[in-house]
Parts: sequence; C-alpha cells; structure tokens
Amino acid sequence: MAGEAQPDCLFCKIAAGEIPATVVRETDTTLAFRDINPQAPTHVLVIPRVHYPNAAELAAGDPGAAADVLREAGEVAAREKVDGSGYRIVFNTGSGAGQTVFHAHAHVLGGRDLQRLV
Ligand code: IU
Repeated sequence: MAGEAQPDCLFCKIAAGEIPATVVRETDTTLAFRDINPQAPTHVLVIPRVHYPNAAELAAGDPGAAADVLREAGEVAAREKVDGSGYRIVFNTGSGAGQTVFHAHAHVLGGRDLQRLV
C-alpha cells in the first residue's frame, strides 16, 4: 500500500536503520543523510520515512510529509551554512530525469557555483 515500507527499497532500509548512512538530521517523519556520491561540497538527501516512489506522489498521498521534506531541506541548508550563498533542491522524477532510487527524496546541493538549469 502507498506509504508503507517496501521490502526491497534501499531508502526504506536506511530509514529503518537497517543500512548505514551518514545521518545529518532526523525527525519523526524525515531523515537527512549524505549522498554516497556527492556532486557538490554539500550534497544531502532528505527522505520521508513513508514510502512513495517520487515527490509528486508523496505530495498527493501525504502532503504533510512532503512539506516536512521541504522544511528539512531548508534546515539542512542552514546547518550546512549554504543558505547564504545559495543552494538547490532537486527532485529527479522518473528514470528519464535521472531518478535511480524510487523512494521520494530531495537532493540538497550547495557549496559550489551551481549552473542555472532553467
Ligand atoms: P536519484 O535522484 O534517484 O538519482 O538519487 C539517488 C541518489 O542516491 C544518488 O545521488 C546516489 O548517489 C544516492 N545513493 C546513496 O546516497 N546511497 C546509496 O546507497 C545509493 C545511492 I544505491
């Protein structure tokens, strides 16, 4: 069922503490941890503890958790001290957009010049 932990989902396992990650913040509804393949000096993933395959489905199915992810992304940026210089929140959605893990997550990127995308 939507929202429930999926047995084969890597990020569900990280959220459950079954697979280690370098956690930077956690709340009742979210977990923030460092990306294992960082693309910027700050590259943190913020995930909801509930399982939805992407950000849009998370927002539709659990708007509160979606809001929590966005708020935590801002908290991470502040804690990492990239909020002054600017940072980017990215939700890759679908394999054609580079999504490889189908548990909703925000990439928080900062600490270097970020090219304008759009
Ligand atoms: P994507 O938007 O689905 O491509 O992002 C998935 C990210 O998860 C990607 O940046 C990976 O480097 C990252 N990641 C991770 O942090 N830990 C892991 O064990 C695996 C992927 I697999």
